Amino acid sequence: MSTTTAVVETAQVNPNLHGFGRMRVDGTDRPFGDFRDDLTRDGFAIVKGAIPKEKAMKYADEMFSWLEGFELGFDRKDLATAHKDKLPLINEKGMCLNYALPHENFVWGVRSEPGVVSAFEKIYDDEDLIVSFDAINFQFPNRTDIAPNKPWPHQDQDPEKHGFRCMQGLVNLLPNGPEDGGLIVCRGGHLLSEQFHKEMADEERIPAWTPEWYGFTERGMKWLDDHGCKWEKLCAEPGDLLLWDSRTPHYNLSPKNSQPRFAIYTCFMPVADATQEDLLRKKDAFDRRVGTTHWPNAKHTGSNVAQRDGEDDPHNRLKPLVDPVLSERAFKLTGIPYIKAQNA
Ligand SMILES: O=C(O)CCC(=O)C(=O)O
Ligand SMILES: [Fe+2]
Repeated sequence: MSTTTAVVETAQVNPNLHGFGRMRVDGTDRPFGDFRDDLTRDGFAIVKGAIPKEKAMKYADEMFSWLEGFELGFDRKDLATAHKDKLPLINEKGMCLNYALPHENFVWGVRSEPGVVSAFEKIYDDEDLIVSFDAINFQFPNRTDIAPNKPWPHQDQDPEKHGFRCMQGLVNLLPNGPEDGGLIVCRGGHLLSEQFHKEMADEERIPAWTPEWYGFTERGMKWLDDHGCKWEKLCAEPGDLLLWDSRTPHYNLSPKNSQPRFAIYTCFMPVADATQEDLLRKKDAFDRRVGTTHWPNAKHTGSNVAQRDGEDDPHNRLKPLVDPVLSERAFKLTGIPYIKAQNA
């Protein structure tokens, strides 16, 4: 798959791209000389040490403490305690969405780390960005209460909307080797996305709760395979930022050995791509300390009411344990300063 293919596709599809796409539209078809070349060619990239390793380990420590802080019996020193009765609600894919977790101070700390923000500033060639209030990922090996999750290959982008639209990211916070679960990506699949959806338009749809999601069926997986796409497990150290184009097919897997997998999703987009209505909805989500999906424009907002077996979890909370103290830079990422006075 050549870079030229990427140039043609992005240029034809969306002439209003920022940064990483716009360079191509302007005809300056030269390599960036950094991770943006990997993104263009492969649809994913790793920014090593976006957060210094020591600091990333401290964030991981805070994540363990947050889990232990529910006082349900989870203990980082005994991973046999990674059981649903001893943990807050975490789904089989490792996502924890409630309890105001997307707004805990340490989560905002990760999102606003300079090495994370600057990667996205480079991608979009824009400093006026907003960030998602996304879930946090805690995956444990050898769980006896839930089965390891099966591959759930998908794209986080509406199959009817082609071209590059959003860059997803996650900060990896624990050592993550080949057997330690985590992100699996389909190399180059972003460039075939439009062709895929044209040729596979009549394929049955796996139910999706948002239009910005597409699940690959067995036939879809065969199509990717027939077109030479290979799946790859990304390995990373604490503090590495994993980036992938929303069109890149991907999924995560549970760890297999003894090492948990912790990640904080950090997805950014230019505020120029959000409407005033989006920003007002995003402000409301911030004020209520609820989450969003990966999409920073907050098309869907979450809730802090986790339910177990149809009952509200008695451990629900509406505010973070440590409410975020935002720097000026971080506050801009909420989108709130971009709300025009007449709308506020
Ligand atoms: O945890 C991961 O590595 C990926 C998660 C993901 O693809 C998603 O939440 O849509
Ligand atoms: Fe995804």
